[in-house]
Amino acid sequence: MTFLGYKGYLNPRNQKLDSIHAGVSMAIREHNGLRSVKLSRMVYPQPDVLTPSRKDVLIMTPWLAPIIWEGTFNMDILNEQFRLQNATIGLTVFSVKAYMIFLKQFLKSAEMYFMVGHRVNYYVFTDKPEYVPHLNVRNGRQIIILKIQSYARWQDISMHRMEMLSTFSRQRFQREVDYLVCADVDMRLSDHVGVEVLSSLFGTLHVGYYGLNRADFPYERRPQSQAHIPEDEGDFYYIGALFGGSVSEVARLTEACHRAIMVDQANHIEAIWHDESHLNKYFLYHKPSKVLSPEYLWYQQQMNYVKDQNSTSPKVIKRKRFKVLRKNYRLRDW
Ligand code: UD2
Repeated sequence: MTFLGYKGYLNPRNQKLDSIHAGVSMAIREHNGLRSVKLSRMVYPQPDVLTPSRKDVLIMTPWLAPIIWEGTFNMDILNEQFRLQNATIGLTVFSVKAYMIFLKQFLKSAEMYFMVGHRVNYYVFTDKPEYVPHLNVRNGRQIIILKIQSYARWQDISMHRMEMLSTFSRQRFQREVDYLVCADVDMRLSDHVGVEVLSSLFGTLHVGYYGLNRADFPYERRPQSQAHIPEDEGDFYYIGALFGGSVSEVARLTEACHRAIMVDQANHIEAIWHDESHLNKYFLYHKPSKVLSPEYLWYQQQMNYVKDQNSTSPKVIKRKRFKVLRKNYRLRDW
């Protein structure tokens, strides 16, 4: 397998082929002007076609997108694949008004658990750049502060994230990173979140609704809204707090959601769960290529919606990666 062919296939930006050098795992040799690559040996348990990795949960959607649960992937193989791509990952987070209090813990936990061993740009959108904490980050990682305006209503702050993400994706992220992970700030990582989540477009199952029927999802039900989903449609209920993909797909998603929010505004209607409602509508018609299980965004308080609520943490949840923090809702109106 040639290096250039492999790289060209995997890299979402599909560029800079000549500037990529060998990582720790491979050696490039020039011979008569031709490049050959020696990939390092990897030894790992053989996948067994007759033995499913998990029997207790759905691990593939009907449109053949993997659902990412602990036990379904080998981290070493994935790390190697993404190192070959030389991928840079952007983690976007909004810290506007009083939500600045969550930022330090969010970033510190991300330094411990997010995409360890890969290049990361943290993009912090805030109205108060001077309050962004000074943190030392590991080699190959940087914090980039982007000043944005604030809005009086927390709903508008939440929804305008779609506009900002779409604008910055086209203006900046496209040049700087391969993938974007877009997260709420009022959470912290308590376990690894790595390249296993990355694909052209991914969403996360909402912990509060993953066991329910589609008719019970809190989709927007009013036909007047652009986010409307009728009761006989819908795959999953996705959480607004964690989604992502390649920069171009995130640009497309956020632009579509922002446009839909603007149409609703002109029609004097606001979707029931704001940006999250529009995200769910988008994913219904643009199926994600990976779906993260609720282990990626855990929220104890919302467990009472789930069918298997007998235990505080159902058996299917083996890891809790992002945890939503309890918050004082008065923060929003600060
Ligand atoms: C839910 C979703 C959230 C979004 C929202 C829309 C969860 C865990 N999250 O969150 O992703 O879809 O519903 O209704 O279910 N923000 C600020 N300053 C503010 C207000 C918001 O920076 O004053 C940012 C911040 O990054 C925050 C995010 O917007 O994490 C979402 O706002 P939220 O966390 O208050 O919304 P919540 O918990 O209802």
